[in-house]
Amino acid sequence: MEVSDQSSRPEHDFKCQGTLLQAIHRHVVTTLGNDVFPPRKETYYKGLAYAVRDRLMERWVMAQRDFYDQKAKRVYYLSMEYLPGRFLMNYITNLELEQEVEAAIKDMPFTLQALEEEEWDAGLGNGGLGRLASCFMDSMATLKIPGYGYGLRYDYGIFFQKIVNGYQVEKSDNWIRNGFPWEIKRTGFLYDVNFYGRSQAYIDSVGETRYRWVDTQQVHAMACDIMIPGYGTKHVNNMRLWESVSDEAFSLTHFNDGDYTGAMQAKVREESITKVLYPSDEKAEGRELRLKQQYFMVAATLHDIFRRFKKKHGQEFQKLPDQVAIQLNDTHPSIAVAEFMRRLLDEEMVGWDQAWEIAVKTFAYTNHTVLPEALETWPVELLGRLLPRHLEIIYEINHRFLEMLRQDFPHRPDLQNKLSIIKEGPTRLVRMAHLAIIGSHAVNGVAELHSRIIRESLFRDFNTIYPDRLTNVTNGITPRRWLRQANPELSQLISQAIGDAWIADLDQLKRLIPLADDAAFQQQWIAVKRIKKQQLSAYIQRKLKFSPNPDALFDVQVKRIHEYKRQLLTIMHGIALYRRLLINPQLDMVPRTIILAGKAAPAYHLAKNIIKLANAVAEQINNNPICQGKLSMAFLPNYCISQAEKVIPGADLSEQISTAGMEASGTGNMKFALNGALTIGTLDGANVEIMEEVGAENIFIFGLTSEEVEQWREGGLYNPRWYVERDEELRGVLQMISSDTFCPGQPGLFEPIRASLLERGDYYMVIADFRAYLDRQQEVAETYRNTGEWARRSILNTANMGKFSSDRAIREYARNIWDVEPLR
Ligand code: 26W
Repeated sequence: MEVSDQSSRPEHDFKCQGTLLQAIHRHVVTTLGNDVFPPRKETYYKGLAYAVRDRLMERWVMAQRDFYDQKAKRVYYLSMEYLPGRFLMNYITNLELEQEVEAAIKDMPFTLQALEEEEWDAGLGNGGLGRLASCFMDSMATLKIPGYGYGLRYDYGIFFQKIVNGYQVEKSDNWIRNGFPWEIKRTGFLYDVNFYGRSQAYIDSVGETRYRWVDTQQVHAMACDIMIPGYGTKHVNNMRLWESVSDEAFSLTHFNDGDYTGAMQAKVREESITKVLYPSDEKAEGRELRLKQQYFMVAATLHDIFRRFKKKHGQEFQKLPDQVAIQLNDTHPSIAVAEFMRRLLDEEMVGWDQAWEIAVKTFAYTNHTVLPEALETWPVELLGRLLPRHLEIIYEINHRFLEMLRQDFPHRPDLQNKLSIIKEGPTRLVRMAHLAIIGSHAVNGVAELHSRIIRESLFRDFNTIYPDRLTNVTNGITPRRWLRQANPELSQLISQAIGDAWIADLDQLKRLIPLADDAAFQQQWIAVKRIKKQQLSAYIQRKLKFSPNPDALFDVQVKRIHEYKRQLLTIMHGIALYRRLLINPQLDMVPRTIILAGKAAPAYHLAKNIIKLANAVAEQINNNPICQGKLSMAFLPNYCISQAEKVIPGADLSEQISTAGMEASGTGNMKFALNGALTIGTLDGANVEIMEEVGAENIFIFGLTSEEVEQWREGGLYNPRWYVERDEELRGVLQMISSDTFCPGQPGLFEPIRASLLERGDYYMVIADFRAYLDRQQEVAETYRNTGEWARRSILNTANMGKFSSDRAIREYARNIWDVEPLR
């Protein structure tokens, strides 16, 4: 949506007419070409979607006018991933249309909930980083910050996970198969994006050497817009996802030569750029197509940013940092630093020094991981072939940077190799994090502990040379989706008690603290949790054909499957409980249901082996009569946003048990605690800050600290066998994994897991934390027996989650990094 000059803007009345029901009927007939009778769920979902969208569209047009009129500084959030989940209830919630919708469909043979289930999740991301981007979109709109989300419109999102015979099987996620009513495609609005070719030097009219990028191949980027409404405001932001398309002009030469197939192949090649999301998280993908995706997103986005800037400010590029902030969501879009320079240098004819100053003031970079395998590098050869002019610019940035180091840090010649953007070796590599740090005025980690690790270890030398650049912004989550929408029952109870201001001001939840000791309120609190557990149990029944007893302790770990997240510990605890029952079938234990879900990267074999183990253990436990009423276990297939909305409100216990120092922040931890789950966790990521907020007595902390992990690894002090020799139960559990207990007839199936723990040094220190974890779990169970005490702690957890609102996080970015203010 672009607005033309205000002075020539005529008055229009584009208000939606009639009732919502009339609008639904109109769309069913005129947009969808269906009859309103007999009412069909799918058509009514879409009719409702279009009717809701119409109402939002009005506000959106007004918001865009506001932006234009106010000349406000804009924030551009660049992310290769978003995980918005479903939109219908988000729009209805934020437009406060619930009652109107209920009234409109009251005579229909289906509920609003049933219509909601018709929508397919937009799974355009892998995990935490993508969901964080979507929570930030919600908060920027709610805070009336003129923010734009930019990304890619993948035809296929994160794969659909099936569990077949206990194994993960990936199916393609054709999420737009039935259409996607929330986007507006700008079909007439295409940008060219260039690849390959070469850089050509020439002398310009004033005798300066300049460069142009020639002999390129072009593809086209089409804008697909999605509206992002704020809560409690009429403000609506925009998210723009680029799709690669071809047009006739592109294929014309082939057609002219009569080469029809060649032309079609070219079209297919071109369209494949945004075909599919890369499904690996925390592991850099070295493939050319991935770099193409990154540059495609960046080039189209910067084109848009520059066009919008120039429309208002012409060639006054020195004003750019006062008008534009660009946030890089990890290094994935960090080629933007070079593209931004190329635009200023080669297209706008700005000199190097001025261009560089503008770039650094404009960019900021968020780091989301310390795992070495996740830090992106690109072979110089590949980058130079795909983006020759950008490689030249990166060389020049690096040259000037190394020169600065020589001048300013003459006693530190070691910094040259350590900090160079180019990593020397048999294959020379471009280190994208170095480019992002050097090209940004602010670099942030996503929790206090993570930011400290960045400053003191991962980017330690950068912290020496740029002492004020590395900072922290602790992550947050949007209370609109993760409490109000996912848990209307608890929302209502909270609002009855303290009013509903918490929805836009989460610190208000503190007013629940005095109620934590109120027996009557505890009873109501417990009753709501029971409803959510019943609903979750019914969901598990639909998916897995067994329904856990809602009176059991629901012990939940849901997230991507990764060794460092240590799903293995949860499974080993399940095995230990099972083994205790095998030894003593009369054992009096607190009934427990262990719930796991998560996707493994398709090429991550050990993670897939862990999924198989979880399913195998679950099958044995659930089919053994001695476990009846005491222990059950579920692995839910296809974890995604809409599933998280069902699982998290039904949890009693939240498992956040990564090896200390390895989980940058975690955001699931916040969602669970907000919904009244107690946490069992390590001192890692944002768990540390959750503990500070809720009090150490209201969280179950265990295990090694990040300092201990580091010392033990560096000193080579850790030997898992030492623990195995001293712990009979641990030996028993390991023995059950290595034998064919869980894989009858297939001995050795879980050998990779055993070997990783005992032969390959147990890098993630599962064995080291096993006993402390089991002891803490015992304490969890004992606490759970005391219903009142559990309820008290649960209320205190929710009450102290104010800090973890993404509104707070966005305010910090706005103030400390972007220097923007909300619109008037
Ligand atoms: C290049 C391959 C790749 C893809 C994605 C590498 C790394 C990623 C992401 C950075 C992985 C990710 O989602 N990280 C998570 O980010 C969350 C939001 O900040 C944090 O809460 C999680 O701790 C972190 O694992």
